[in-house]
Amino acid sequence: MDDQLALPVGTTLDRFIMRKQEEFAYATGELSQLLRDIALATKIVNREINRAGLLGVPGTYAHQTVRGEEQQKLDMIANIRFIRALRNGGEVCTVISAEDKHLIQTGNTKGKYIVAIDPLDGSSNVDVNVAIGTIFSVYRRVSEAGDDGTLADCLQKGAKQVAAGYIIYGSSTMLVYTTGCGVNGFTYEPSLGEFFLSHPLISTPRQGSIYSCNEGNIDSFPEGVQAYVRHCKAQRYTGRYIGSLVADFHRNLLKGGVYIYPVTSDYPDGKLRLVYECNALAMIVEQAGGKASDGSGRILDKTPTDMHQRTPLIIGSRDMVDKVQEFMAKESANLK
Ligand code: AMP
Ligand code: P6P
Repeated sequence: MDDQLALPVGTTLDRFIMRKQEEFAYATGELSQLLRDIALATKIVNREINRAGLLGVPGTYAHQTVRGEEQQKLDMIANIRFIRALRNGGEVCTVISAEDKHLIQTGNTKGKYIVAIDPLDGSSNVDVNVAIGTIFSVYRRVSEAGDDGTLADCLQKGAKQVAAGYIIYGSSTMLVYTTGCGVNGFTYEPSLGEFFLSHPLISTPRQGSIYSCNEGNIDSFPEGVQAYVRHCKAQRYTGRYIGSLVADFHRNLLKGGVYIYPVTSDYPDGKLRLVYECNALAMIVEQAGGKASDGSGRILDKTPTDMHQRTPLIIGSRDMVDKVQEFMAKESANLK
């Protein structure tokens, strides 16, 4: 951690990655290259997003994704870009993507890493110029190198992540990631084509006054969550809900707050995806001093049974997540 303090704001992402690698004498450079591959794809996707309105790209395709939503053209472009970058980099044997029903084998059978990715979360916001994001997780494969990755490689619990990060394409484009030694944010300077360290060692406030949930669904929220929302109003907290997970998460990470997507009548298992949305954000928030729960347990302790499985998510400031769980526990005690 001391080494992180030695890296000043303005350090380039490349230099930061190399300095971190130096802390691991046995490192071969594969993870460093993987992180650079993600950064490269990010720069290309960022350009596509910024030009989308001009190129008429945002229109939607007719066919459905695994999520049963219309696949935005940009979703597809982003998916292709990230998978191509990871395939060409050589370090990743298998990718799990929000945009593909099945595992994507890259052909890098000697690659020792697995990547789970949501290439463009919240992409339905593209048409109205609202911030959207990419979310990614990196795991070490558990199967022997020399063949394609296996389902067991891809259904590891979030606590096994080697690295996790997100990109927010907002008023500026930022890459925020962790490898288990703190969370650092890098801001993209398009004129130079470089990411620069802008938010070293991000720490999220233990308590905040922002709550994020879709109150349009409140009547179908569990009673404990409804009670917590009433508590927030009594405390005169601020309701902020962009409808773009990465944007809501990023604001709450920096300012303090809690994001809640509980089970609802439309989503009895929750809406968000464990493997390529929640696990990465859960690792990041814990590294920043916050918490991530599904209402009854730690997100990072959940062992996935399906690549696209959904989970309820309560994530953000430690004391606020605890409070939501307190209200939910009271509810279940009353129901007994
Ligand atoms: P490698 O042999 O390059 O895949 O690295 C082996 C392990 O060292 C990785 O799985 C990480 O735990 C750690 N490591 C290597 N490079 C880095 C880096 N740039 N940043 C953080 N951790 C790293
Ligand atoms: P709702 C976007 O589709 C997403 O997966 C997240 O980015 C966002 O927080 C959530 O769903 C919004 O869902 O049901 O409130 O529109």
